[in-house]
Amino acid sequence: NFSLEGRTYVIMGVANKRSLAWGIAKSLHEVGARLIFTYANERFEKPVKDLAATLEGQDALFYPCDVTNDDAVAKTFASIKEDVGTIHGIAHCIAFAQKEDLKGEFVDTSRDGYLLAHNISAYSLVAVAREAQPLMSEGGGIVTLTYLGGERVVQNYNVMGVAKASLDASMKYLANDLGKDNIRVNAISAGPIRTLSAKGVGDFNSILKQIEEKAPLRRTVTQEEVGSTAYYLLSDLSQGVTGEIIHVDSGYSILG
Ligand code: 0WD
Repeated sequence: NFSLEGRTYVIMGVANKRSLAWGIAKSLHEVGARLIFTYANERFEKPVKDLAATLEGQDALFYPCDVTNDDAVAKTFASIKEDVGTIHGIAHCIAFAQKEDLKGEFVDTSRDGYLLAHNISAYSLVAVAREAQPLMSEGGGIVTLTYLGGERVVQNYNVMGVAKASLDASMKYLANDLGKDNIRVNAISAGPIRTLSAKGVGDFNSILKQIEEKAPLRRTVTQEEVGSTAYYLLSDLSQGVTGEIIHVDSGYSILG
């Protein structure tokens, strides 16, 4: 039985209906999961609540969580513990870099820009996993979203690629630490999808075009395809899988 009925998942990083986090929320909702949404600041509170209201029969909960602030992360998970007790998984769908660091040459990245990208896009997974661990007393899954630019050079992705490499390695070390508590930690390496964050990447359209022309499936992937892979990784379907990066990218990563 692979229904998620009776299980609770925290979805971090819904900005709008195009967000990959929203694709994951829809997939988990469809199979009966209870959802908890966290948002970076008040600006996203109403949009997230409005979106969640479209999920029929979903009794969602909402908490602010600025992942750059350790106290804020601790407070969010303390509130979740108080309100629901046990959780069964987390979808970490958070990244940020300054726009000026997502074009031109990587060599020009400032120290501040480098640290900011790593802080929000990589360290946040560590902070979240640490605070969530005590709430995952029945075991569970943590999924993060990464990108090919962390494995090899992708034009303009620059500092975010380096942050994704750090995220990928953090995911593996966390998988090793949390495995003894039956908590699995994995990443989805998504192909490019037009979202708010993607807009920040220089010449994003040509990245999309490359996929349409060259990827084995000759098309870009959808939010729903990322969502169903997240469902797989967060459910018992993937019981033996941890520390893994699954590419949901129309096969593009196999090309040299
Ligand atoms: O092509 C793509 N869209 C891909 C995205 C390909 C492969 C991977 N990804 C990754 C991204 O790098 C990111 O890790 O997927 C994840 C989700 O990104 P998304 O769905 O593409 O983008 P978006 O809808 O903009 O959501 C990212 C959200 C933020 O939105 P804003 O508008 O604030 O940038 O990350 C959240 C926020 O909701 N976020 C934060 N959350 C908590 N604390 C923070 C923060 N400090 N900063 C950003």
